[in-house]
Amino acid sequence: MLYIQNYIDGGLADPLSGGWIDVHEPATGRVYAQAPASAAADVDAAVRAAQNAFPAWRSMEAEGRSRLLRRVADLIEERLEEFAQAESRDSGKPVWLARSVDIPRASRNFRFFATAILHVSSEAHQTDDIALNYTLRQPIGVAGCISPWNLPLYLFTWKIAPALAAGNCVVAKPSEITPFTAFLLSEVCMEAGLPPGVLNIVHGLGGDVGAAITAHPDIPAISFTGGTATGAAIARTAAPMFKKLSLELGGKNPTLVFADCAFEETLDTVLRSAFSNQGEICLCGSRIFVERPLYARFRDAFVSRVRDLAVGDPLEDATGQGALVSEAHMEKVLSYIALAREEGGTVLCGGERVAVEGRCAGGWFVSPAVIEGLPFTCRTNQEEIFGPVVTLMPFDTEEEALTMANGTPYGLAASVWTSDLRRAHRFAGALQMGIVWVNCWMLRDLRTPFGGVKQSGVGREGGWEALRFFTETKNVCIKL
Ligand code: TXE
Repeated sequence: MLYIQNYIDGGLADPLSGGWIDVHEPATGRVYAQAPASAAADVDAAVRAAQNAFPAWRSMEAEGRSRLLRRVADLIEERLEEFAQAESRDSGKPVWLARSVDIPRASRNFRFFATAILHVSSEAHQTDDIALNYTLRQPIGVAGCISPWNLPLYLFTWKIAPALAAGNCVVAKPSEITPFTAFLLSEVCMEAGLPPGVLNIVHGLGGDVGAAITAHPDIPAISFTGGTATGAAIARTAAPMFKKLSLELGGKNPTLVFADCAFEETLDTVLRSAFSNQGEICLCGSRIFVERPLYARFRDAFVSRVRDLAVGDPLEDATGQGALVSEAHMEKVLSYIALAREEGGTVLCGGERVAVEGRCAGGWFVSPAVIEGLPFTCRTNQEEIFGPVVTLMPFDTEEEALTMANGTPYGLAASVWTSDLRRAHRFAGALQMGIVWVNCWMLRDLRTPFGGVKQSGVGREGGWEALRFFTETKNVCIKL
């Protein structure tokens, strides 16, 4: 049995409570590891370590922090296969996906912000001949970073890297459902020579460790990615404490396919945007709107491609869909497929639990589902399912498409497929989203602002946005 440990003050430690949490392998349904059931006392120890490390870390030259973070990136790359196998085992995603997306991106997150801090500049404002103002951006102190189970190391490092690069120390919590690669990251940080206390990783349940981080009086900034309901709970605690808050929450993202799109390219990418990572990405396009003249052709071609997605062992290269991350999440997804039927939808393919032969016999697999015949206002089309389930809806006019696309409580990401440039600009401006992709999906430039509106969150990550979140801005005015 693998025992995962906390990483506090530069060393590995068991939880002070002595309690442990079962960690399951989604592909088999079996417990394969134990993670610390940490609590407030472990978080307090981590905060003390971070506070002790902060003065030296913040005053280190940017080049010094940059070198250490680039070393972390190098070591992740050196151990790519080990990290990919761990990520796949923990989350149920195909190992080829972890190897090609999750782990390389985690390394890139460190490398991107390690170099970004070498190019940071700020502003000055001269008040006639009277005064000179200059803007300082100083590290906040101890940052709290809380991340989810769908892209475990990818999203964990997306917060930790800018926080550390900006000169903060960090108390971070990965999801208790997928703790393995965060544990491997601890080993990498020790090997890279990250000073003790600069990064602290505390494993445990959200209501224990996540809540303790959120409420800790010596953690003035919280960066969270996860469910909208949890984001609201965190905001209720953090707001009256006047903490800085970055919330990356759920999505119910529209894909808009116009009759003049490049058909084959659109089909390929919309398939990927619908079912990548078993549909367990906040950016997945779960509502697909198709202009009526193209609807039947697109639907038939799309369903045929979905039926070809192999559901199976995440270790097999031929696997298109791995296991869902937990039994509870599988049941949640299956319940939404039942709801879709109750609401009058027609399930064109998939939507059933799949019994995979061999070692994965007890795994949590669901065949990818395509559903048509539902109004855009029903629960199936309004609530985040976060699994391999998409709906198809035809539209006749741009106004109708825009109303339906904007017609949910979420506003994270949309993709628009058309050859009409003017229409693309019109929709980019009118869609109530934080991200709009035109003739592409998940094409990411880490310099760009990342985040959503409405119930998809508050604030932006990425590029200078992330470095500004993890610093406090001060205006200095000097009389000339
Ligand atoms: O998120 P949670 P989960 C959505 C998706 C999914 C739902 C729940 O719909 O089904 O959220 O997923 C910690 N105070 N997304 O369970 O519960 C928790 O331990 C502080 C979208 O992963 O929000 C974990 O580390 N922390 C999302 C992290 O918060 C708390 C990706 C996320 O857990 C806490 C994942 C609390 N009270 C899920 N309760 C996206 N936007 O990508 C839990 N946590």
